[in-house]
Amino acid sequence: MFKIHKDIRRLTDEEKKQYEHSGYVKNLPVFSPDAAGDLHNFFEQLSSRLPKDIDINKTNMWHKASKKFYDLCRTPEILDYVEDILGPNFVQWGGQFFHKEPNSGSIVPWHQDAQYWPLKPANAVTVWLAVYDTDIENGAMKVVSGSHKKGAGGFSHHTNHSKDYVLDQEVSSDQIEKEKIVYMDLKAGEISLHNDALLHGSDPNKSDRRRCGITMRFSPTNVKGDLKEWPFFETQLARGVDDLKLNPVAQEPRGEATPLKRFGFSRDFEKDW
Ligand SMILES: O=C(O)CCC(=O)C(=O)O
Repeated sequence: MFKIHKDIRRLTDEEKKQYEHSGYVKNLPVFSPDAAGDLHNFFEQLSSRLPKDIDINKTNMWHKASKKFYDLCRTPEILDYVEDILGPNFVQWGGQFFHKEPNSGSIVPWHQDAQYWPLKPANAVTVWLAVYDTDIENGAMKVVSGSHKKGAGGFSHHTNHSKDYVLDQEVSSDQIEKEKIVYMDLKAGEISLHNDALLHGSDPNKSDRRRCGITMRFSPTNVKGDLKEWPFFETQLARGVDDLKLNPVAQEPRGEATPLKRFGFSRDFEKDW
């Protein structure tokens, strides 16, 4: 889709071990530095389709709505890295943007993804693709290395509806081992991978630069979503085969629809393709 990085590769054994022990890996090359402009245009094109009063951080399901977004998530070099963690058969079930305008106060509170996701077994990998260079000043994602070892439900979350918060489930700061915090500084076109039990969040953007990541959520085909809690849970095969067929399937988008809400079914987007 966009020009691939000249140093493209697979996960090294060290990185696989790091993912297991620390719950993340970062600075994996995917797109060439020359493709940064294409990534910016991609974000600007898709985000400009939203009405002004809709916060892109509160829209989800881009992988079900937009063929361009879906195709980006099918970049073979991204799926190769995910396969190195999850094995040959896996599905995608989530895709969204985490965006912070320059000097914006938006905050992602400390949380474990698995707290939000009624999925069993909890074994999802998130790809976080940097659209712009991201670092501590512009609100890079931060993680607590090794915190995934406590497992899903290993930290107590409380609800916080603060207006600057992008998500509403928060782990209090006294549960955070501060000396284990690592920032996911990435160049545009690089990705990080994180485990669904890893504690993570992000601070406001204190720079004059934009900050945006595209997240793609993948699980092995043995995942089962609880449809009572998450009726819209649908999967799209990303690689291999799905012999288990445990979940409703979302069709591949045939055109460009725009998700205006956090959640939706793939059929909701059909009329705009
Ligand atoms: O981009 C961020 O700041 C947070 C992303 C996040 O919470 C996630 O990918 O699960």
